[in-house]
Amino acid sequence: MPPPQPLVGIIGKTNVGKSTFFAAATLVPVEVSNRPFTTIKPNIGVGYLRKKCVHVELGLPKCDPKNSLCIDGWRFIPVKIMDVAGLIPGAHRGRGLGNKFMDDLRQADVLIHVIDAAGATDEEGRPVPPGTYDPIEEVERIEFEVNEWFYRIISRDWQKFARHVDSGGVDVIDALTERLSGLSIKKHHVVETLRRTGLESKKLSTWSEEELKKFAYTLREISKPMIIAANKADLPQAEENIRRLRERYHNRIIVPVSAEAELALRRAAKAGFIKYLPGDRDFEIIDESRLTPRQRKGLEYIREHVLKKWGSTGVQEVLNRAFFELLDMITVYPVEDQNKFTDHHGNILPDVYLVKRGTTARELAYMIHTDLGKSFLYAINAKTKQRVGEDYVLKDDDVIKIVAALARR
Ligand SMILES: Nc1nc2c(ncn2[C@@H]2O[C@H](COP(=O)(O)OP(=O)(O)O)[C@@H](O)[C@H]2O)c(=O)[nH]1
Ligand SMILES: [Mg+2]
Repeated sequence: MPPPQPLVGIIGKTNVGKSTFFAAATLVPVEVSNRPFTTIKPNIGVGYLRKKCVHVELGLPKCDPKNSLCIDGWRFIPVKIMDVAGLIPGAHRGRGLGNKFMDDLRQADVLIHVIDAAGATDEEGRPVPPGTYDPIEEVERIEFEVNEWFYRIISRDWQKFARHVDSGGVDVIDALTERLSGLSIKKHHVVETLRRTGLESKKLSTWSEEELKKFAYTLREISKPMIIAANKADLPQAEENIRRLRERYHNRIIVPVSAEAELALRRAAKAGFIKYLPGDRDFEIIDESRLTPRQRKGLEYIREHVLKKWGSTGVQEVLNRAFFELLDMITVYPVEDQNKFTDHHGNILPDVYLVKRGTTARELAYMIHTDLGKSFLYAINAKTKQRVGEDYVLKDDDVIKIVAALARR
């Protein structure tokens, strides 16, 4: 079974630009035939990671993407994105849309925390003059809400659960994983959390309140890591705030973003006014005469105050770094013909898989098809034509042919 499409949750307080970010990230600015995935639900859509397509590296004139898109030599890899209800202080106790928020979040694999870097909204999300509110507080408040929510879920009936596990006959890691599976938590998350908190060998029923909280907070960090999208970076007040945020959270990924600029650019590109791909450092006006003076001015503003200043609008960078840095994922291209780089229909590099770094050739085989995994013989690295074994650890942008006894025809 191909790996399930990962889900990104967009979180943050009200009026910071979550829905604008969502609209921008899920708008495909070019006409493409057979788009693999479109809108799923009103608040769930498909966004794309952007990466150089391997067909370019291989010197091929083109490819035939099936599970993704390839535009001008760039592969766009789909991921699901969810616009989560706005968070307010006390949400973990059900305040505001708290419960809806928390329900939405369960399935997320990674979170984008959109903050108002211009400080133009107060803690309840009410508009205030830019520069009024300190976004540093926002980071802490929202993370606290999410962490506390985790803690509440985990601590529910904890003693009863702990005594049951401690009484023997059950594997601690399996029991914890099963208990938390509703939060889309996997075994490796639990293992890593126990290791990092030093609670591996401590009987569950002897964990103190503090230890349980630490476990919950750490598990949240590991299973739903957060990247910070410092939005409204087009406003002048954002600059100083972003500098301060980076100083304060030097070990966190903080990306300056203008969701509004990205949305405007994608719309202009879709309408054929400009040439622009998500993540580009600049755009090109296709036909000056089709633009109204107002549109021209808007585009110039974006060029000066966003693109030249920050290097891009940040929307694509947030998505890319969430997966390639925070989740440490890589891309691999399974093929059936290692010489032509095709599937059995002759499509060149049809699929790209997003997998965790450390994934082996055999694990990839299982993702493609259970039969391929079960009867795996060896794999061929199509770039080098070398044979590799089941334990071969995949490298970024590997092109791999799996050879198995029960190969599909
Ligand atoms: N200056 C600026 N305003 C933005 C940006 N993104 C969103 N906004 C504005 O912020 C307000 C709230 O946006 P919205 O997406 O509805 O926020 P949400 O409540 O977090 O979903 C709207 O007036 C947007 O136009 C941005 O990048 N820059
Ligand atoms: Mg919204």
